[in-house]
This record gives sequence, structure tokens and C-alpha cells, in this order.
Amino acid sequence: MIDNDQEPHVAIELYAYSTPNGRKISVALEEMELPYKVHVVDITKGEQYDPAFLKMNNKIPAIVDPDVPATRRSACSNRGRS
Ligand SMILES: N[C@@H](CCC(=O)N[C@@H](CS)C(=O)NCC(=O)O)C(=O)O
Repeated sequence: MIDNDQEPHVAIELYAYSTPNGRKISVALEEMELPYKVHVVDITKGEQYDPAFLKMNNKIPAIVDPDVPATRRSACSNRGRS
């Protein structure tokens, strides 16, 4: 059933791989019941160095929340770019 009184949530984009660090964000998003879309970044193939990914961060996990203006975004990986 659609609840028209609630603002639709735009899905958070989660960039991750199947490592403990990579999984912890999806655990948190599930706990908070926030919608999210997973993009696999295969760090065993060096995909974390893909220029498109490097614009966000150089490690997984990273998230992009479309509700946050690009100028106020920061990566969740603490050694990444802010
Ligand atoms: N402090 C960060 C660590 C992130 C991290 O080390 N990610 C690893 C995978 S678990 C990674 O992206 N490694 C690829 C690389 O260092 O090139 C966190 O807890 O999320």
C-alpha cells in the first residue's frame, strides 16, 4: 500500500564489496530501514581505482545520499576523500 502522507525516500547509493567493512554499512542501512541500491566495487580487481569511483573515494564502503547536496557529501570510509 502507498502512504501518500510520507515523502518518498530516494535510495542511497552504496558502493561496497563483500568484506566485513563492506558489509557493515548495509547492516546499518537495513537496521535504519533506509532504501539503498548496491553497486559492487570488486577490490580484488582494482575497481576502487576506477576514475569514476575515485571521484567519490578510494576505498569501500562509500555511500552517496542523493538527498545531501554534493558540496556537503563525504565518504564513510575514514581514509577516503571528503
Ligand atoms: N576505515 C574504513 C576502512 C575501509 C577499508 O579499508 N576498505 C578496504 C576493504 S575492507 C578497501 O577498500 N581496500 C582497498 C584498498 O585499500 O585499495 C572503514 O572502516 O570503512
